[in-house]
Amino acid sequence: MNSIAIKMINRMSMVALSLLGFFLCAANVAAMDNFKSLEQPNILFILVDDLRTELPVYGKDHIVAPNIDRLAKESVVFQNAYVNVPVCGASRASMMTGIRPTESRFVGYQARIDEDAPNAIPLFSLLKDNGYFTQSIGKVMHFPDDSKDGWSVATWHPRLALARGKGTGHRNYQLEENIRLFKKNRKGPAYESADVPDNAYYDGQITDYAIEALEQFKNAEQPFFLTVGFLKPHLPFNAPKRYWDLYDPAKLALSDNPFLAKGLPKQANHNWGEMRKYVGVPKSPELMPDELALKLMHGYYAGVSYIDAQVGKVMDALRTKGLDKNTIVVFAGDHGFFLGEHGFWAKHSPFDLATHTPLMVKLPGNKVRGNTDGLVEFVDIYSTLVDLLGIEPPAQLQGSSFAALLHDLQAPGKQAVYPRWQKGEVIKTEKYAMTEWYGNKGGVQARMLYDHSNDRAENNNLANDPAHKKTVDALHQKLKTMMENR
Ligand SMILES: [Ca+2]
Repeated sequence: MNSIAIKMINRMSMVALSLLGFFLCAANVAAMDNFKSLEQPNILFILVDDLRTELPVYGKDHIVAPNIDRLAKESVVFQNAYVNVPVCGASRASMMTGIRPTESRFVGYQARIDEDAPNAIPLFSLLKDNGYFTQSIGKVMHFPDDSKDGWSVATWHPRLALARGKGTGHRNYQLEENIRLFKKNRKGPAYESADVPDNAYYDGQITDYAIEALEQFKNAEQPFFLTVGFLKPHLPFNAPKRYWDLYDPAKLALSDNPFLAKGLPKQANHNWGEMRKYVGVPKSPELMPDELALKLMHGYYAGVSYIDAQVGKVMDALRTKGLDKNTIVVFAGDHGFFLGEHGFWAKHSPFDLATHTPLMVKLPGNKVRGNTDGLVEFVDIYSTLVDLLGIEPPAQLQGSSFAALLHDLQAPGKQAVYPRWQKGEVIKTEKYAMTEWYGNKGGVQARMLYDHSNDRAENNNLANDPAHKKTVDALHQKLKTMMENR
C-alpha cells in the first residue's frame, strides 16, 4: 500500500472500519483479503544493539545473516543512515522523540525522555493516542519505565528479568566459571560461547515473548506498534556456541587500518573504556593484542548471527500469522561499533564507524525495494512513520520524512545529517564528514574532515589542509545554523 492509500484509510475512523469489517465477514474470502489490505497498518520495529553495517546487504558477505538478508530483499535498505548520538540510551531517546541531542539533552546511555524532554510526545505515546496497541519487548528504551504511560501493556525488559537471572545482570553469562568469576569480582570476560539453547540468553527469551505477542495480535481489532529490542551484538559477546561455529577463526581478518588517522586532533582519540571493563582486556594505555582482537571479532560476528536467527523467527511468526501483509517493518541498529579500526573498540565517538548503522523499512505491498544511497538520520524515523500513517505530527519534531525514498530509491536524501558525541558536533554530507569540537565558551577547538568519496574509512584528516579551507568554512556555517535551531 502506498502512503497516499494509507493516509486515505487513516481518515476513516476506527469505528467505521470495524463496521465495515462486520459486513465483510459475510462476504467471500477474496473480499476479506481486500478488506485486510485496507486496514490501518501495524508496525513491527526491530532494534539491534550496537549493530555495524557489517552485513551482507551492506556488501560484507563474510557475515552469516540469511534472515536479515531475506528481510532486506523485501525492504528499502538505507546505505547511508546515521544515528544522532552513538550511545544506546540517548540514541533511542532521540529517535523515539524525533528531537536532536545537544550537549545537555540525550547525552549518555542513561538518557531518559521524561527527564530530558518531559514535554515531548514519544512516538509510542502518539500511536497509542491514535488507536494503536503499543508494546515494548526487550531493550528499546534504556529504562523500561521511561514514559511508560505510552505503552498499552507493561514492558518486558531484561532489566526486569534480572531477578530471575543468574545474578550477572545484562551480561547474562551462562557458563558456570563466568558466573562464579562475575559474582566474585563484579566483572566477567568480554565473550562467551556456551552450548545452550537460544533462549538461555535474553535475546532468545525476547524472541519467544515477541512471537507470543504476535499470536495475540493475530485476531485483534486494534493495529499494533510492537517494538522488539535485541541486546546482542552489544558487549559482552555472549552467544550460543552454534553461532560461533558458523565462522572459521582461521579465516577472520584484523581491520586493515588499526592506526590513528593522519593529522588526528587529540580530541578524537578514544580509549575504549567500555571494552576495558572486561576481564582479560588490557588496561589503558596498552593496545589490544591481535589474538584477543580476533577472538572479539569472532564473538561479535557470532552475536550478529545469533540475532539474525531471532529476526528470522520473529519474521516467520509475522508471516505464518498472516500479519505481514499489513505490517510495516522497520529494522535498525542504535549506532555503529569499532572492531579495531584506528586502534579503537566499542562506540562513543564521532567517527563514521560509530554513527553509521543499518536501517531498512519494509512497506507492505511496496514494489520498490533495494538499496538507496539517500542520506537520512535517525531523528527522521518518527517524521517518516507519522507521514506514512497520515497522523498529525507533533510540534517537537526536528527531523523530516524520508517516505519519498521508500517509493523512489533515487529520490534525493538529505543534504546533510548531524550526529554528535560529547563536545564533538558532526556534519555529514554525501561527500564529506566533518567534526568540530567546541570549548566551554563555544569556540571551535579542533576539527577533522574526511572526504568520503575516496576515504570512507577516515584515515586522512584534511581539516588543516589549506586546499580544503572553503569546504571547512561552508560546512562550519551549515553546522552552526543547525546548532542554533535545535
Ligand atoms: Ca547500543
